[in-house]
Amino acid sequence: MYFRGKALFWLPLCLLIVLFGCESNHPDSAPAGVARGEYDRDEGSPDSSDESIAPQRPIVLGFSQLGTESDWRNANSLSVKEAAKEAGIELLFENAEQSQEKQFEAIRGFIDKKVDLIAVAPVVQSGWDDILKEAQLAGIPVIIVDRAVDILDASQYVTLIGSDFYEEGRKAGKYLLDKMANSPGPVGIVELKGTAGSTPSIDRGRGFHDTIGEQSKFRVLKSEYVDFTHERGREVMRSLLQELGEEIQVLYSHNDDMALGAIEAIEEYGLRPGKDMIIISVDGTRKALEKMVQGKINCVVECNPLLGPNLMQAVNELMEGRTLPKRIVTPETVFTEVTAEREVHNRKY
Ligand code: GYE
Repeated sequence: MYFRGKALFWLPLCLLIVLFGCESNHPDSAPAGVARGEYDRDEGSPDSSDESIAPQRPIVLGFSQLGTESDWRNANSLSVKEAAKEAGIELLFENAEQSQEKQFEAIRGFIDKKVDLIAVAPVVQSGWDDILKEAQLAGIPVIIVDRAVDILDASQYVTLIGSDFYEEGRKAGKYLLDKMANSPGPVGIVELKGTAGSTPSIDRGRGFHDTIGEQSKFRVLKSEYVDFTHERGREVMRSLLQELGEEIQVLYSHNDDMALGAIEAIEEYGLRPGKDMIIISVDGTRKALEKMVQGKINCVVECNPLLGPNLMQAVNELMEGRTLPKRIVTPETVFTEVTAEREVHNRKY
C-alpha cells in the first residue's frame, strides 16, 4: 500500500520533471539572453507563434557606411542610427572612411558575429561579387543603401534603397536647357564629378550629358573627378579658373559640398557665382539652399539622404518573411531661386 500510495505521489512528479526537463533543452526555447557581441543565430529566437516564451531578442543589423565626406553622408548616417533606435533594432555601425577594403573588413566582422542582416552603402560600384557571396553562403541577407553595386549575380542582395541618380542628372540638364533657352551659345560648362566609379558620379554625369547633348551650343570644357568634399571642390575649381577663366559660364557640381567649395574659389577669382556663372548642384542641403537665397546658386536637385526609416522597414519586413521589391526609389524634387526662400527652413540637414 505504502509503495502504491507513494507511487501515486511520486509518479506524476517524475513525469513533470521529465517533461519540463526535456522542454528546457528544446532547441526552440528562448535563450537565457543573447550575449552582447556574439549573436548566435543558431539558437534562434523562440517560435513567435508561442506567446508563452520570453520576448524575442532585438534584430541585429550590421551597417557598413562608406564615409563622412559630406553633409549628405552625415545626414544619412544620423537617419540610419535614429531609425534603428526608433525601431528597436540593434545597429552595428562601421564607417569605412572611403575605403572599400574597410567595407569588406566590416562585412566579414558582421558575418563572424552572425548578425541577422547586413546593409551596405557601397563607396564604388565594382568589386562586390566575392564579399556578397561570403554573406550569401553565411545565410545573411544583404540590403544595398544609397549607391548601387555592379555584380554578376543579383540574387546576392535583396534590394537597393536609394535615389535615381540618372534622373537627378537629367533634372540638372533640363534646368540648364530652360535657363539658357534664349542664349545662342556657345555655353562653356565645367563639371565637378563625385568619387570615380561611384553610382552618383556615373549616373549624374550620364543623365546631364544625355540631356544637354541634344543642343550643340553646350560645350563641356572640363569634367574632373573630385571626391564630394568641400575642400577638393575649392582646389579643383581654383585650377579650372586659372586654366579657363571667364570661358566658364556654367558649373555643374555632383554635390553641394563641392559646389560650396567652388563658390569660394569663384569669389576669390573675382566673379559672382549665380550671376557671372550659373551654378547647378545636387543634394539639397541647408547650406546650399542658404547660398541659393543669397543668389549664389541657381539650381539644386534634391537627393534625399534620410533613408533610415526605409531601411528599417525593409529590415522588419524581411525578418517577417515578406518579399521586397528589388528597387526602392526615394521621392525627390528640384529647388530653384523661386522655391529656395520657402524651402530653406524645411531642410533637416
Ligand atoms: O550626393 C554626396 C555624398 O551617394 C548620393 O554621396 C550620395 C552622394 C551625395 O558624398 O553628397
